[in-house]
Amino acid sequence: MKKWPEWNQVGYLPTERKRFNVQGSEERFEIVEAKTGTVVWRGTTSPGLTDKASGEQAAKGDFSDLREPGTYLIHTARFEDAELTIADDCYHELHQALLRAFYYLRCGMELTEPFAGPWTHGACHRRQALIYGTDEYREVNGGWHDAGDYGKYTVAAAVAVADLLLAYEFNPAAFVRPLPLPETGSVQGMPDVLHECRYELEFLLKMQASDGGAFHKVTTYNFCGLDVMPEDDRLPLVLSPVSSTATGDLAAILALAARIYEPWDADFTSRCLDAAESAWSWMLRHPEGVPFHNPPEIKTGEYGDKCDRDERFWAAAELFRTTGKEDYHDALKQAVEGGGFDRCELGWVEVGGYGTIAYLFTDRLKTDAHLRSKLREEWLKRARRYQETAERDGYGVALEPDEYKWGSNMTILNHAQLLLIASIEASDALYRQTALEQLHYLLGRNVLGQSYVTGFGKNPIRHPHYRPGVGDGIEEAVPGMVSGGANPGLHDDYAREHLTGRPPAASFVDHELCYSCNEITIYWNSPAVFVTSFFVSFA
Ligand code: G3I
Ligand code: 9MR
Ligand code: ZN
Repeated sequence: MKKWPEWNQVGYLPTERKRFNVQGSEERFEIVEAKTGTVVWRGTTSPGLTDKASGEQAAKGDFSDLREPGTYLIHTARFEDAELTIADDCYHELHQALLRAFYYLRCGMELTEPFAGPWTHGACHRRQALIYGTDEYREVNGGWHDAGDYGKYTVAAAVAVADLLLAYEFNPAAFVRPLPLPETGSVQGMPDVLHECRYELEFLLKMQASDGGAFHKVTTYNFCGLDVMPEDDRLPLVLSPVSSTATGDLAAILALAARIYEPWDADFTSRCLDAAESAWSWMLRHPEGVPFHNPPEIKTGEYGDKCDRDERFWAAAELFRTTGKEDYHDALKQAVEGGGFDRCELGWVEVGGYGTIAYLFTDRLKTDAHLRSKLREEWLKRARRYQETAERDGYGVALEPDEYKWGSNMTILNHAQLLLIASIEASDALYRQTALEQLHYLLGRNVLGQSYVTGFGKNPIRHPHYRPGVGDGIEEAVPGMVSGGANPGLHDDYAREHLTGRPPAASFVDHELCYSCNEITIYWNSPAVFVTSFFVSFA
């Protein structure tokens, strides 16, 4: 049985860079028309170079100058013929599926066949939650399940919504086609991405305590069984204590949402902004911060984060961008002067990058030119670093070998997000090309020849750690869900048993028990939507 090349199994855009890999030594290759066998391209890969992250000899093939849309085969002597698509719309279906995944993660409502296809389930988690340490209960229905579990975590939710709303703001043409959703068409001209985010934002508004602080999460005390459908998870719900990272993230995302929904819904906009400013006031009243640790009785996900400087920076930046109030501008400047956080990182732990994006795209006339220039230079310096990393990597990945960890696909996509913003700031198409290479990695150009998105590619993940997918008895996975990806941390029993000794980028297995490699989450899908939105248009 011949091995396969490693290529983007979904497709390549006609005018963008097109590279694939084979393992081992230099290899002559042809691109042939799938129907006729006509050779349309001949080339030779680079010599096989040792690639530290994958442990392989990586040889790169480049057919970027083949621009004619069509269906082809990558033909070589040593490897199987790989089916190749070149088309302007090759990421359209993927983009829609990545966004539709959020509907499948909805909590508190029945998912019905017209929108969910066969992957339906009953309404779930509609009982009130006990506020930890009190005898009070609160209704927190709605929102998205976080991941393969049914918890709802404020920090994770804020980042996921930020990616989606920013994707819409940068690329509205990528969101004009209905998914559809139950809400499609309910507001003249409102795209489904805003309906979907509204579902999460209404939940997030419920996560704010009367003093403005944000509860860190609402979950059961323990994870339910892996085969339990959402509507069958009847364990008691508990709201974990308020934290300053959750509160800072809540302030930021509600201020961002107020800006986005302003043209659509004045009442919702003011609800979001009032709550954002109330959350900010709570942050001012708690300058020392309130870190989160799971109370002893609660064993679900923690999203622990000792530093809330980045959350304060993000919140001040979004509040300033939305309101123009100088108090927020002063707070943002103080955060930068105080330092102690990374202003270019994205993802759930470090949110400083979202603050920088907010400031870079605030009305220039309102910003401090020196501060803006400082943040812009930091951002472009990081883009150059990721660009150099990708050029060194055997597969074009903008991740160092020692940066593979739990959710490495998120980190790779976060780096692609930074590169795409840099391509705008610096008007440099090279960053856009390198960002696209990260999508090639995600969709199959990697040492495992794995497409990390359910339902897409010749070799997609089929068994994510995702409770409804285990419990529903349906063989086929919900399409459009992004796996966490390679993680050498051996954080679960299955990984320890099957992945010990593997190089970082090969530390992955498509198995439902391997939650530290193969879970799915809202904030692994959201950066994927952000990135694909730069490469699709339905206008
Ligand atoms: O911050 C340190 C960093 O300093 C260090 O260099 C690095 C070395 O690997 O570790 C970093 O901490 C990691 C942390 O994520 C931040 O990246 C921890 O090792 C790692 O265990 C931790 O994993 C998190 C995991 O929960 C366990 O807490 C994942 O990021 C996070 O995505 C995952 O989230 C879970 C939820 O708890 C529950 N729902 C599913 C979701 C996805 O699996
Ligand atoms: O299903 C849980 C997943 O969402 C979390 O990311 C992971 C780490 O917190 O824990 C999973 O739950 C497992 C638990 O940690 C250990 N017993 C088996 C559970 C199901 O795999
Ligand atoms: Zn639910």
